[in-house]
Amino acid sequence: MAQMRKYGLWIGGKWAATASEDVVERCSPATSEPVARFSLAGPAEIDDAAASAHSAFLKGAWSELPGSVRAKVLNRWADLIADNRTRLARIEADEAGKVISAATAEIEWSIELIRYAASLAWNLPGRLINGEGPGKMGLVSYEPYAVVALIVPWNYPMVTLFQKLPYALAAGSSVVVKPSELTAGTALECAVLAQEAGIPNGVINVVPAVGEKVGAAICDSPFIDMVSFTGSTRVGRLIASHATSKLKKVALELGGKGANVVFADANIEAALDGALAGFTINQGEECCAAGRLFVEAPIFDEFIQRLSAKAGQMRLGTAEDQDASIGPLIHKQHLDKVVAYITDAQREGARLVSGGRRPQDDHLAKGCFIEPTVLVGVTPEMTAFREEIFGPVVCAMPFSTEKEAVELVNDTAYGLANGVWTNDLSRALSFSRQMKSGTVYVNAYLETLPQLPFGGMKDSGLGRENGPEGILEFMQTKAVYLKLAR
Ligand code: TXE
Repeated sequence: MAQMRKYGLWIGGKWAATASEDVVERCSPATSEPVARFSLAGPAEIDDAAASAHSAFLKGAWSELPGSVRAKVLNRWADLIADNRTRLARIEADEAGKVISAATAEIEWSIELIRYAASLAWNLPGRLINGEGPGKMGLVSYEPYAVVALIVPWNYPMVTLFQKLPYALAAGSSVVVKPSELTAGTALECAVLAQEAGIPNGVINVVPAVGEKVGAAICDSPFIDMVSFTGSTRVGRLIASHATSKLKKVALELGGKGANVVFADANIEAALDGALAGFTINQGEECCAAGRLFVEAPIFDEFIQRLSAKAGQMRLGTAEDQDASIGPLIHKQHLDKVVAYITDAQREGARLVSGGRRPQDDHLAKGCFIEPTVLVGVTPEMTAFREEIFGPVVCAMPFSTEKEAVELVNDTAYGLANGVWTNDLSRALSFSRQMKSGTVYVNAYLETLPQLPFGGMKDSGLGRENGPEGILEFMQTKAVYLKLAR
């Protein structure tokens, strides 16, 4: 049985209580056992956290350090997170319902992101412009937003946070982090490690809360200059309209409805693995998930048969099961929603090829597990084709021409990530240009590099994380015009 952990709020470098004494007890979605108890912030504690961040920024003990010094402290923090990787992975696995290999991969990637962001702190950009004649000059420099609110969800509690936090810190900002009330453990633990690494008190404040209760307080706070949000498109729109009405900068990383396109000339073994990962990684609770699969008609039947066989061999399991590759969904309500997508699709005419059931084994029956599910006979009008399912479900369709494949891929309101599988380089590049998404994978899916910017087109969001863009997102541009005395 997992050990129950109890957390307060982390404000100004110490634990704080909530005035309302509001708490949530988080039960593991794999076993239903309690794993954590979180104190929850209300609007008053959001104000305290924002004031703490603002005062830390003004003191300058972080914001005015040379970027190279911030980089060293960030690297020390990455070392401490690495030293604690086993403990953090277990917390992540317990709270978010991940298999241990997935939770560990999340911690490792977060460490990489901190180190990469630290390298950007050494290299803050700027430019010099020679005006007409010798007496005129222009300088362009970048300054951090003073206080940034980071609102993050439950599907990747670490990675969604670390695609933002180290970049904001590298820029020199102070932050108010609002993790999901279901999965706040790792954000709080990492804030404590940040203090140990030497990040001054008040620069990182972590306030677990129910989003609906504190969203307005975040968007209204006079101390918060920017809101960076990862979550559903519905809530992203709410935050965007509220925060921009207060003239705050907004960055949004929202949902998706990705697709994999497989041509007959592709390396089929690799395409099968990529297609499988595309809809089962993190049990499909993945904003870049490829929940749609378009396969060239002559190879469709065999591809689907082999994909279904592979999906059927995946091992469902809890964090205790080192060999499991697919964990439970986040909670019962979400499981019911995913099951409804599968049954509704069949009612609308789709055919279930494999999966779709809840495992009945004793040790899994209490958890929110669902088998990886392959549906065929799907049409673009069906809800399962159009909406983000956020579970291990793929809707597969054959296609005959490149034009038809591109139209199918782009027939969605979302634009986060898509993949193409082919050994024809010209076709791969042409597809990359035509697919309307912020990320395109070629002969791969869900693999990336910290240097590559990440974010969405269309309803998938605004702004970019990671890459050099990742730090500039948290900075404002300043122009200085100089007339030289002569
Ligand atoms: O997300 P929410 P939910 C999608 C996915 C999923 C669906 C619903 O399809 O099934 O969204 O998930 C905070 N003001 N994604 O309901 O509500 C909330 O506390 C301020 C895709 O859990 O958007 C949490 O911290 N904050 C996505 C965060 O927003 C508010 C990841 C996300 O929760 C708020 C998650 C408000 N009014 C879900 N309401 C992705 N891009 O990967 C909620 N929150």
